[in-house]
Amino acid sequence: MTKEELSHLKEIKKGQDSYDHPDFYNLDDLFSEEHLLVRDSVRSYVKKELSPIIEDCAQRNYFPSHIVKQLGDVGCFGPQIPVEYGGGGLDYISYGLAMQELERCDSGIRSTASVQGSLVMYPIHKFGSEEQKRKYLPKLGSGEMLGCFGLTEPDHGSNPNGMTTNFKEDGDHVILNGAKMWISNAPEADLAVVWAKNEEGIVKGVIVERGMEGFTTPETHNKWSLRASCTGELVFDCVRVPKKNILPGVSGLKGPLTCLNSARYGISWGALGAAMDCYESARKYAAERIQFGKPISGFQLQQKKLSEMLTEITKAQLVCWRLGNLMNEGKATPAQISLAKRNNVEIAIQIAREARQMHGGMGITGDYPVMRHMMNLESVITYEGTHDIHLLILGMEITGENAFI
Ligand code: TGC
Ligand code: FAD
Repeated sequence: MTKEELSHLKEIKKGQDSYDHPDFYNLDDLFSEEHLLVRDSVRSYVKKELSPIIEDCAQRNYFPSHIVKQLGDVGCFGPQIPVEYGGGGLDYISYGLAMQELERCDSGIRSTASVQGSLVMYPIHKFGSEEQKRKYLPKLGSGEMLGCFGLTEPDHGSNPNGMTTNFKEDGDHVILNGAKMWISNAPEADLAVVWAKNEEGIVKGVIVERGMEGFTTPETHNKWSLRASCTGELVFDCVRVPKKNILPGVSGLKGPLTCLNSARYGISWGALGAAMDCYESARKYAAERIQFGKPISGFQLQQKKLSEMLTEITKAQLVCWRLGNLMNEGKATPAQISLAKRNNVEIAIQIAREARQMHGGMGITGDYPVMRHMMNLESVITYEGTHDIHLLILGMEITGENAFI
């Protein structure tokens, strides 16, 4: 899509997004002024720059790469990272609210931001050397650079510990071989945080930059989901990476899994955003759509759907709010995060399906966001740990028994 086409779309669809969020339990009263400011500024940005173009981008399977800089400007990259390293210096509730507003628009847009903030900036900040932090974080925070996170491999998804991507020492360099699959942002990324095993079989994080010889990022085609986000592979064919690009602060699988805690937390809020958008769309449609001589919102069956949606949204909002506070206090456990990610994505996908039905035939078109959200959420329920993997994490927490193997 050309820049001219995008700005034309923006012009004709300007001001058409009247979204406001449901707040049945007055949760806004629990947020600070700063939280509300962050939420409202991301919301205004979405209405102005993203809502007018998102449907067309998804229909055309087009990643609007010009928004990377904008997302940096509006503070969506690493809001929870300290300001001195290019982040926003905000707390985890602000981070969650930003993800909620982005995914209210589209899960793919939230993906771009949560990969950048939680899976690229976060590991560099937490496990990187001072030199790595100074070199990469400000440019990632501002959107001057885009990053991606390579954990999943063609043969190792839910079980990343089986990874075969590896590196061997060669003087002041390492030689990296292997491949990663299903990597968000990969085709457009300037750098990748890659998890690979050293010669002792220990997982380490390695920063691989675009342009390093033997490193390619082929795009993944034919997706029916996250069509406004780009996904690809990371292929390493004897890539010589300077040793100084290895993250010194962590060894073992807990490195990537620690990053996932932050990203999964953001998804809990994000999925809630998608659910709220579907609910709002269904509520408005039901009030306007006349059948049998009255608005369909007057029929009990439609009211049941709306009531159940609002109930689940309200419960999910409370989960997010409480988990956000636990994150701020450094007390949130991986199992608590799994519960939130699993529950909120599940309720969002159910709400998207019900909302799709409430729109009748119109629900399958791009005139309403519900089918796009529904299809996006099929990825969200799979990545960052599938629905069943999070159930097993909870199962192990409850029983002490490992049912993965
Ligand atoms: P296990 O033996 O349980 O653990 C290995 C080490 O890791 C520690 N650990 C954690 N540390 C921090 N946070 C967590 N959540 C942790 N979970 C485990 C653990 O304590 C241990 O440490 P240590 O010091 O004893 O070595 O590992 P396992 O091999 O049995 O696997 C456990 C399992 C299955 C739960 C884990 O591998 C898993 O979560 N699998 C799902 C994989 C996954 O989520 N992949 C996501 C890829 S990234 C992605 O999808 C991005 S999409 C982004 C977007 O577009 O938004
Ligand atoms: P598998 O692990 O093969 O699972 C297949 C099925 O088996 C699932 O239903 C699963 O729940 C089930 N299963 C697996 N093990 C067990 C078990 N022990 N017990 C019971 N059931 C089990 N990864 C990255 O590293 N970086 C990214 O940026 C990234 N972005 C992504 C973007 C998209 C659009 C998608 C779709 C995926 C992305 N992923 C990314 C990969 C994602 O994390 C994996 O798809 C996910 O972890 C599942 O792995 P898999 O697809 O190999 O499925």
